[in-house]
Amino acid sequence: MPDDNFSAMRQSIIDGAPDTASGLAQQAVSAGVAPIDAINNGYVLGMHDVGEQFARGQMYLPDMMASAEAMRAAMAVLDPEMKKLGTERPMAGVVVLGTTKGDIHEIGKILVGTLLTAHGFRVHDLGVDVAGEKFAAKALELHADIVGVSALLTTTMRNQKGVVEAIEKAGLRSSVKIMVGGAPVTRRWAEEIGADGYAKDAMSAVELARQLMEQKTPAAVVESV
Ligand code: B1M
Repeated sequence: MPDDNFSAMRQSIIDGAPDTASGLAQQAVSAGVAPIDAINNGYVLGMHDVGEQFARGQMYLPDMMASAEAMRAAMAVLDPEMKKLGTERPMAGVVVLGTTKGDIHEIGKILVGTLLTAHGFRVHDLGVDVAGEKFAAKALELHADIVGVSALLTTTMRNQKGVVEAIEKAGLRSSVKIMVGGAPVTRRWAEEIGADGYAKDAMSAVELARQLMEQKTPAAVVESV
């Protein structure tokens, strides 16, 4: 796909233009572009621009919301295309996924869930603003292999620790691996809170989940970059 199209995707996010974002995604699918390339080389770059402009005070909350809406419109087209791949693979493991309590950022978490699904994992997405006890209850119900916790705010990443504690309290720590991620999260933080692994982006999250499935015994923190 020409760079111009990726630039247009990026710009559609900055402009907060859902129709344009979704139209370009449809064009990309028709042209045989890998959905993950459209996401990484187009839309996500737009999201980064928006974040930077917001931090500099050049964009405001309603603009950021419009950009998120545009991102969701693109994902609505690209998501099913990526998930199709998962149905052709053997089941790789059961993952309970969510964003921590107090945090409503969902785009990165959805992307992680989509790529895990595309690679054969059965993903149960609890959504956003999820308390530790809810992660633990769903992990127990589904006999989950992995619990994945996303956090986008420095103020809510500490709630990832609450999830680790809730899993321990439910007596699931030996059977469930815990992976964490999100923009402010680091490998060091994962170690500090007793998680089993940290991934910096959605593709690394798939690799990490595979590694954790291979381990399935208590181990040191794994990092996939
Ligand atoms: Co918010 N926001 N936001 N926001 N927002 C950030 C995160 C911020 C960095 C912007 C900035 O100031 N530059 C800043 C956080 C600062 C901080 O704490 N360090 C911020 C702020 C301050 C806020 C509010 C407090 C603003 C306010 O109200 N004044 C507020 C908080 C609301 C709340 O949660 N309680 C808020 C609100 C919002 C919107 C609702 C408007 C909207 C979210 C809409 C939605 O998700 N439905 C929004 C958005 C869109 C952003 C930015 C611009 C983009 C986030 C995004 O979707 N990125 C963001 C700036 C930025 O990140 N550059 C910002 C694209 C996505 C694909 O990337 O989410 O990083 P990301 O996910 C990646 C990796 O992190 C990783 O893989 C993903 C894919 O590669 N990953 C995992 C994520 N989860 C993972 C889990 C894993 C593994 C990897 O394992 C389980």
